[in-house]
Amino acid sequence: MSYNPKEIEQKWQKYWIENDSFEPQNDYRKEKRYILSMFPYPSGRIHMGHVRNYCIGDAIARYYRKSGKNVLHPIGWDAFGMPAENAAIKNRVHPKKWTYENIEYMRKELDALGFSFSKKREFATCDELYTKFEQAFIIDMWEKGLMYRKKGTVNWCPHDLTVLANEQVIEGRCWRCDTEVVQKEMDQYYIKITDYAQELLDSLEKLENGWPKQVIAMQRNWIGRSEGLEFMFHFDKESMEKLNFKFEGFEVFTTRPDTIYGVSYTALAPEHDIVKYLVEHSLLDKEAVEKIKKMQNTPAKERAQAEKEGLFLGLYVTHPITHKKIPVWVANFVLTEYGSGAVMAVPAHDQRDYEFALKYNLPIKYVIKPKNGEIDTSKAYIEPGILFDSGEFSGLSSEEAKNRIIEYFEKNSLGKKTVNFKLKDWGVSRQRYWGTPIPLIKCEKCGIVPEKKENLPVALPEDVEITGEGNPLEIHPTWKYTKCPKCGSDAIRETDTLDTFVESSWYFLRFTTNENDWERVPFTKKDIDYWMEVDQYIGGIEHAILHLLYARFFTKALRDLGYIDIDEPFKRLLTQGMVLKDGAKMSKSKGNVVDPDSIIEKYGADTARLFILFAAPPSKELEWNDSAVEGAYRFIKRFYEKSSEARKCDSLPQIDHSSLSKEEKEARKKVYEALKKSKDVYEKNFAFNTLIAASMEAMNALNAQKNEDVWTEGYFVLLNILEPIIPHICWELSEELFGRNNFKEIAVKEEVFEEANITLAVTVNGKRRAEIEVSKDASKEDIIAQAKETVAKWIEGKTVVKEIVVPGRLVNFVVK
Ligand code: ANZ
Ligand code: ZN
Repeated sequence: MSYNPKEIEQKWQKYWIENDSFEPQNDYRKEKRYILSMFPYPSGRIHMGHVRNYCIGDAIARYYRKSGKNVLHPIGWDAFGMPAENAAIKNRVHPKKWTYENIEYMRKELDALGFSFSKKREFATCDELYTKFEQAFIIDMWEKGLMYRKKGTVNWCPHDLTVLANEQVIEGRCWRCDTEVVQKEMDQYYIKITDYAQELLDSLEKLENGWPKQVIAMQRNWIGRSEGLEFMFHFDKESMEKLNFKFEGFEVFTTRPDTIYGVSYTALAPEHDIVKYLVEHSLLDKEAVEKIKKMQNTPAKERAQAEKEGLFLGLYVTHPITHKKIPVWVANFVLTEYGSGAVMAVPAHDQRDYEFALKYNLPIKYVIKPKNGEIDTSKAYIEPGILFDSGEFSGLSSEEAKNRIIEYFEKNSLGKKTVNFKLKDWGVSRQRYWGTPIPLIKCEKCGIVPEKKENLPVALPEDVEITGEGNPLEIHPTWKYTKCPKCGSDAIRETDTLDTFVESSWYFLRFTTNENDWERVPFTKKDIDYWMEVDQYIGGIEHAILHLLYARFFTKALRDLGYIDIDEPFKRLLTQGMVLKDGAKMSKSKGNVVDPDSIIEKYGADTARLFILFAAPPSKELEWNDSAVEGAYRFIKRFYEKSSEARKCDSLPQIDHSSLSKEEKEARKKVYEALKKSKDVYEKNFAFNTLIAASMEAMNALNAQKNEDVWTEGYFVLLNILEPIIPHICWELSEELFGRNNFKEIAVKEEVFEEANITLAVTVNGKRRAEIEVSKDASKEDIIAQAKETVAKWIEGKTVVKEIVVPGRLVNFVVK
């Protein structure tokens, strides 16, 4: 027998497709498992990261299918997005053509790996049918006020007259023409994810059993709940005059009301209304305006890391308790989108405030000291402690003072306790072509009006040329001109498209519904009730925050829109580690990519699968190793060749375990040890590497004996264990030995773990002299006789007064 992977793999891949082997069943009385690996972006070719992701998911799906569960294991394509437009600009190929061609190609690559995806439920998110339902959800959200429009900042290239995605801004410049990018305010659409901030936080608790701790922590931080005090600083009289009485003051948010006596200045974000007013009304000198513009043009993320910058605005407010006069500054570290875009600065107890105060020579006033010890005045003291120089609150601990000061503010109507979230509303509009069009229409009379649902989808026009200048939908000669759905007058379609994270926020729901219903509905409640939640979701850690948060939010929003009844989409989550080569992430830019196709070509898909799952536990990084690939191939080859030691049969041989030799018993034990392990591995810890190691040990143990029955049973069990990992070879050998598709749950034979012999210690006058191995049902006389022999030299010439047998433990001779 010689192992020919190509022949075997093609045979079974064809068989699986022809027999719809992996389609979910419609019998909803059966227990289900929904196993989902994150769907790929059709970039052109699959890479090892994909291979790893789908090998893990496929192993789990095949395991459950084999155990008799109704399994949904679908795949689709996250098909909208920028690379298609970039390709269009570069190679003059239409994004649609580029995308669907990539899908064709990559589907073949995935097929060649033998993944057990449902073939019938595959779709691409750029399919018009998918667009149609997504647009319906967006209309519902708009009508419910869950989506709104407001000004937001975008990266703008003044040369190409286009909005740039963050990835297209390279060191502050346009990726195409190298012009300096500016921040421009434009109307944008936002989805109110912040309405769900508290629920998104609270329900993380439910996920604690099934999600990695790290991911939960990242989500928690991203949502970023803080409790504190919100209050207003009032301007003094001169400042009010200066501002033409347009502003009385401004709100600030602090998590440290206990430091209120240490406030030495206040600071506004460069985008704050008061700052804008000063600029617009020429109340600042030219230099100041320049500086503020520069701050505004630096993206928030960069600003947070940059050196502290700011300037005094010539305004003063009064301290709410001490009534002292406090200067108002503008500062680059104050973010416009958090709290109220203004802070009370306490340099003695906040590091950012401290750095700023040092630079601009502002007073630093300590008001908190450690419980024991002195303050180090060379830096900010940011820990809680005991208040001093704080009026009636002096002597209190920070914790107590926070409550008492909030109480004071509330009682005197100066401010109130508030909760703030770092989470911001989700900006979903993109000024690009290759995305889902936002189904809204701008009418001069009626404002923004949703397209009628019966007219959906609002499809993309195909006759566009993508040059990288402007927005193709905006400059298309006819597409945007339409009639208002409400009053019928001439109106303009929204030319923005949706962020592609919208598509990936509900694709897992779509899969639950039979493809025959796809034309009619996005999905049905009945299907969702049965299939959701996803029992096991598998994907890269890079999606720990955005995708997973948006998908969780969308699920809750669709629930509140009446579409579904579930709260959370993913019961269990596995984040796979990266694939490395020579210690670095495999990536095109590093030039260290191993092409999956070349591995399949050389060794076959089973080798690729075995190597990937053997080389490291799924959540750890995986270092590529050519000789380990070789090793995986050799194992499979031997596994194939050695199958000739087993015999064809319909039912398993009956084996009398007690009559076997030591080697034969050992072989059976190793085989069933691996089987025992497999349940834990496939259902709980996914340590496929240890399961493969146990299977290899079992092969070695089988090889150390010659009993055909033991070989035959061994193959039956090992084929079952390994089918999820190396399916082609297992289906081939199973057909040869036991009949086609003979995979099922097998019971562990506990008898092989029971020892036939027991070991007893032999002691003379209580002193341990030897050990004997006796059959479990040996008689007392036999045991004594055997024991006596082993300690002959210690009892020779002496009188044995007593022989004591402690069953299962020892034999003692009392001698004189
Ligand atoms: C005074 C203070 C004193 C503060 C102190 C901290 C320490 P977290 O905990 O992350 O929610 N802050 C408030 N709004 C801000 C904004 N728009 N941009 C930048 N910083 C802002 O952060 C809350 C703290 O961040 C607030 O508490 C405020 O500074 C600052 F010893 O107020 B704190
Ligand atoms: Zn109208």
